[in-house]
Amino acid sequence: MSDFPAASLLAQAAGLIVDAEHVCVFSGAGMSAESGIPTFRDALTGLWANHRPEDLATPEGWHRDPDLVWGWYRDRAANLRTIEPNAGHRAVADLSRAKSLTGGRVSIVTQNVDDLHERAGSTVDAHLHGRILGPRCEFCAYRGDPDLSLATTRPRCPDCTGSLRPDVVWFGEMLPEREWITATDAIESCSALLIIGTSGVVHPAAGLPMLAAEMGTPIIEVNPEPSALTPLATVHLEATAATVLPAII
Ligand code: BV8
Ligand code: ZN
Repeated sequence: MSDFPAASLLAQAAGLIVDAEHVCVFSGAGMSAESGIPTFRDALTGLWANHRPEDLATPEGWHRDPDLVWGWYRDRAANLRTIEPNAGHRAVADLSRAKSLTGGRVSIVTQNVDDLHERAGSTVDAHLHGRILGPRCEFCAYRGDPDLSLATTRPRCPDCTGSLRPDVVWFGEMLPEREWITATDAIESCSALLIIGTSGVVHPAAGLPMLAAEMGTPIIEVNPEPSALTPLATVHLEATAATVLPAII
């Protein structure tokens, strides 16, 4: 990881954000890394080191061993209770407040299933891959409250006695249509796109920044490493979210 970005790059990024009436934030696991949530690829540390994401974050994995998969999500939900939003989340919330004072706005499209943007004071427009807090019923429209995600044994639906599952999008599952439409609208209508902490490998979400690039929208990327989206960036700040976002916002 390089040292802190040059002042000229920071100034360029800040200028693009100031000039944009509508900033869309597109965040991935790197947004929450400094809060202590392992990014998806190293999410399988410790207890889950001997499982593959494909065995846990897929419908096949769920049908094969629902108690194992429920336990993985329960542990992730419990971990979420022990951590806080980081300075990056707070900087994004500050940006939303600042923009609304000047007649502008900030949209947030996140691939993350945690609630740290919300707990930092932001409103999230689209959770593309669902949310880890609050399970849903496999058979009816029932959605449980966040505490239910911490149940040690898989709870049954109080409305239809069906099986409750994590309200996330697994590999091989469609993204929720409302989230997808909201995200597409935000990315197509924004005047600057701020990409924070995503490797850009999980589709179709990773294809969204291309819509902004095709429209000539300025793109700022915050990521200590290059990503699949770096070629689209007007400016790439090679630094972490919690260090550079407060500096530019
Ligand atoms: C679908 C919820 C089809 C669950 C998640 C081959 C080619 C292309 C696509 C595919 C393919 N084979 C299969 C597919 C499709 C597949 C896919 O994209 N696979 C990938 C792995 C190749 N996609 C799907 O299955 C999607 N559905 O395609 O449906 C369909 C069509 C019709 C009908 C039916 C079905 C569904 C994908 C959603 C999966 N669910 N999450 C859970 O959380 O358990 S995805 C999960 O992984 C996360 O939500 C997140 O979105 C993703 C990880 O991506 P990132 O967020 O980018 O995180 P990552 O760890 O990768 O990177 C972190 C980045 O942060 C790094 O760049 C790092 O440098 C940076 N960073 C680190 N620290 C910091 C930092 N940045 C800033 N600050 C820091 N401190
Ligand atoms: Zn039900």
